[in-house]
Amino acid sequence: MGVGSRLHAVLDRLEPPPRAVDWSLLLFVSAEVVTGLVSFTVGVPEGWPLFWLHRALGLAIVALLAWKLARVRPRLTDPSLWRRSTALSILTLVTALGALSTGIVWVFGLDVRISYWTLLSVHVGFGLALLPLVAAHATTRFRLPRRVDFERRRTAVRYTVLLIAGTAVYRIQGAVNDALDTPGADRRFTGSQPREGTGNGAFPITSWVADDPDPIDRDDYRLRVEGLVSAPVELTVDELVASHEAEALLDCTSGWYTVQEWDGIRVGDLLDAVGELDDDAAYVRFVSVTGYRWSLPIEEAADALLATHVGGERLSHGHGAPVRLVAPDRRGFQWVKWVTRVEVRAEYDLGQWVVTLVSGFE
Ligand SMILES: Nc1nc2c(c(=O)[nH]1)N[C@H]1C(S)=C(S)[C@@H](COP(=O)(O)O)O[C@H]1N2
Ligand SMILES: [Mo]
Repeated sequence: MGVGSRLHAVLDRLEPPPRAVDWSLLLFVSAEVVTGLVSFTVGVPEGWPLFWLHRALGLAIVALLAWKLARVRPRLTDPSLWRRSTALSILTLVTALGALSTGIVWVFGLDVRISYWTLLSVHVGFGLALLPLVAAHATTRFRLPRRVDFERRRTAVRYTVLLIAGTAVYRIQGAVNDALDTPGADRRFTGSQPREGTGNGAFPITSWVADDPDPIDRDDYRLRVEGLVSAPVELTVDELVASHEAEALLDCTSGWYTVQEWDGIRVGDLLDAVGELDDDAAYVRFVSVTGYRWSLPIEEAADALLATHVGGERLSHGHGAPVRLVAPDRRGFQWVKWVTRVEVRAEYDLGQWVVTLVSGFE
């Protein structure tokens, strides 16, 4: 037997019953959306298993989709079998292929830009659109899963093999990247690609969604430090004297990272200058002139930086002048730009998740 036919035989043995394939696709796509979104909040290397799971599940979906397509092909190619729901099926298929292909091309390091969207952002868009489509598609030929479709041992074996195969393929892909030295070879564990160089010009200006404020007038600017402190202060630009320097890595969820030298004020030093902290003080919230905001637990915040300079240059407007948050080990969207307020608070700020998505919209 040749390699091809042997592979075919293995795949046939692994193929779950039709109903199991369909329900697994819904389940795996849901898991992809969850792992993908949660991965946006992970910036420390210990979080790597989440990224691997996302990749292994994605490759398992390739296999599930291949089985499914082989089974339903006549329904798509034979016009006499077309029904109203066929359009939805095709839209779902195209979206799934979009999500898979952008994910696969991305790991090879290709970045086809669509205006300022990276291919990774396009991947996220396809992924988010796919879940409701798969769910709607599932209702068009709704069949409850049956016990026999998920016979326990066989199912467990099949999915274990699928995920291991997915992980192996991802491993091999890494070796191919290294051998061919594709741009994907320098990816971080988050999938982000490097942007080299120092200073303002070395990395993109990025807004999470719609933030795009006018440049801040340096004479009018004030930084308020307030909240659960005994002596709130208001600082002018001239009072923001950079006294601390730190190398930190900015990793944007749109798929790039950069290592820069940042100069500014250690947040811990800033808090030392506002008197006593209340006993309830637990978080420090950084608020942008646009309303965009993020909070850090107070111990972590103490080591964060309010940066005025990057790579020895004064921050440009696009990068958050006059002051932006530098939060090591956090993803880029948490590095608030154009900070005008630092608030010491008692409570976790749940609203920040919404505000970062909607700030900048009128
Ligand atoms: N006020 C504000 N701060 C923000 C953003 C934003 O949209 N508004 N975008 C964040 C995102 S998604 C990233 S990746 C970094 C990008 O920083 P840069 O534009 O200096 O590269 O800023 C973060 N800070
Ligand atoms: Mo970002």
